[in-house]
Amino acid sequence: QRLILATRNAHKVTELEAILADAGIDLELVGADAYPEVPDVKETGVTFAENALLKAHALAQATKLPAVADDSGLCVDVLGGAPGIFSARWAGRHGDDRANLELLLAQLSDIDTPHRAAHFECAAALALPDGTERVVAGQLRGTLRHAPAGSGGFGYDPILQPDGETRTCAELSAEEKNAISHRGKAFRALAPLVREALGL
Ligand code: ITT
Ligand code: NA
Repeated sequence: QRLILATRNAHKVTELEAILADAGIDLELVGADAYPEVPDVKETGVTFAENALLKAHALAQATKLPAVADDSGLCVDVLGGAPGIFSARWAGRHGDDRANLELLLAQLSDIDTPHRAAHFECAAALALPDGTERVVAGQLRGTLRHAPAGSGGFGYDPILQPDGETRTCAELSAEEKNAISHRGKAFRALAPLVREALGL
């Protein structure tokens, strides 16, 4: 019984392999890139959960295998939750992490630290070929720095300092990030449902 991961983001693959292995799901995770015939899913949902389910269902239907997907992003309080579901293309081009981060910093340049609260959010979705679905959310709250620090992780990691930390997410080890992250929380909560679906 194989579990298919509906993502084209290599950083998510790396994090999810470790998170799911720690949760007792020691299966081969095959990224969506292994199924080039599966069309790219348009993320037409208005929530992380809707988009994660769209991606999971598309791959489960195409492969007839259980599929999991992640939709995630950064929500900034003073921007009313933006970039939110638009995090991957905030500066225009999908997946241009550096441009997205720099645009966001420019937009927040006048905002002082006490008003720079933000959180990462992740929706973790499981879809089965029979149409069954599950989705759970995880969050990581913190404060946005004025300048990037650290080289680990991806996306907005160099500017989010988790509450209770002195370092940014990009200065944490992979294990430290997974232990507290939105993605770690969401997929650890999804893990029992995945095990059940796979008959483990
Ligand atoms: P798939 O849809 O193929 O999974 P994607 O990169 O397009 O990959 P999303 O639409 O979920 O994924 O966008 C996620 C964006 O949110 C990503 O580009 C980052 O900018 C940001 N993001 C998500 N998780 C993050 C994390 O753990 N650390 C930093 N930034 C993160
Ligand atoms: Na998205």
